[in-house]
Amino acid sequence: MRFILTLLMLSLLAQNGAFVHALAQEPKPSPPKGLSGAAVPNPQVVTAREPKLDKELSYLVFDLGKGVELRFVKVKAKGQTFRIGSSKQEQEAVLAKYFAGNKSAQGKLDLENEHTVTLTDDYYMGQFEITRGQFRRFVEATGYQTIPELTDGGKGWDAQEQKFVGADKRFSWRDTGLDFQTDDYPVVNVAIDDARKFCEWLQRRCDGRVKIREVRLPGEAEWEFACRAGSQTRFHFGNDDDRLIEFANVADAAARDRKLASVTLPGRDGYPFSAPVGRFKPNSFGLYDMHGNVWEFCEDFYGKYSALPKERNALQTVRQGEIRPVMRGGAWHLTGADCRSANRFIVGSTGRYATGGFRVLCLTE
Ligand SMILES: [Ca+2]
Repeated sequence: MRFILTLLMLSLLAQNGAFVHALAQEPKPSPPKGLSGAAVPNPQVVTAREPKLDKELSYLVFDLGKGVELRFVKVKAKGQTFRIGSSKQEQEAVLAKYFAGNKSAQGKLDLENEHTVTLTDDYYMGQFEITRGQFRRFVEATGYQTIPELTDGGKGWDAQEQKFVGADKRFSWRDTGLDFQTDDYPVVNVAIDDARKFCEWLQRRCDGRVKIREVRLPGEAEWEFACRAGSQTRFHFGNDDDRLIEFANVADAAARDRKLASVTLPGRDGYPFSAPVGRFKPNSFGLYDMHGNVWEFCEDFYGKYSALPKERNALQTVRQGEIRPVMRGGAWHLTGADCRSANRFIVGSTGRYATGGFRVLCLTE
């Protein structure tokens, strides 16, 4: 009788959801299950319609555990030729608009003198910047401590002074002093080696059913080809700086009101600081936030493009001369000069920023 009563109670609990909820707290088995309940590869290749583009894209999707996923979009680059960098015409326009003809700015622009490159491999590009939630999964799984945490700290917002300060031990990827930054915001306050360690961890999570050749930061040619998405204009949508706020979180009127940026655009994009990833329009490849939001590390060499071979293996990052990390895409406190497709920002090997994060690239066999 007691057994029957127990069964009855369990049945009632299951019906009202309480029992189902209790089961859901149990550790999830690995590998992940697909809709049919069968084990699916990790990562898995998925073809689906991208809602903001109304276009079918090929994705590579990693299950990072605890309900967190990491999504890549296939970039068909094999045999594709494009011009990396900026034209003289673009440089003259940027000098006139943002540097009032200041010739010292030309030296930096010289390093983006355009160069023809042919990519030799397709690749998967992270659809979004790596988020705090994705980075948290890496830290939870490995106990990893970032370079800023182990050294002199990160950059962050000092509420009393109403400005960014640091490096300061108060700040790290966990805390930038901006409490609204939830797990769907891009991770910042990481050095390039921290980003590389994330890539290594992601590669170790592959179960081998989809053959993954490499997980790493993008090279500059890979990053810029993906950003441009077929364009040769200043931005992937054209040349109009004022339209940046449609596609990117940049220094807008809200940033001007808060005195967060010296140069601002007239419109409002809704975010005075960083924004959760994927809130703006994607480019025509389905990639989000390639302009603005946070700077993105590239695994490459900061030198003149003319020193590079015209035909590059997309797998090889260029390791000639001194390797100095480069960041791309600009950030939320910047406008048209810095958020251009061609702009390059050189950083130190342990550089970390409240405005700098990363995006990951993946190569399959
Ligand atoms: Ca903004």
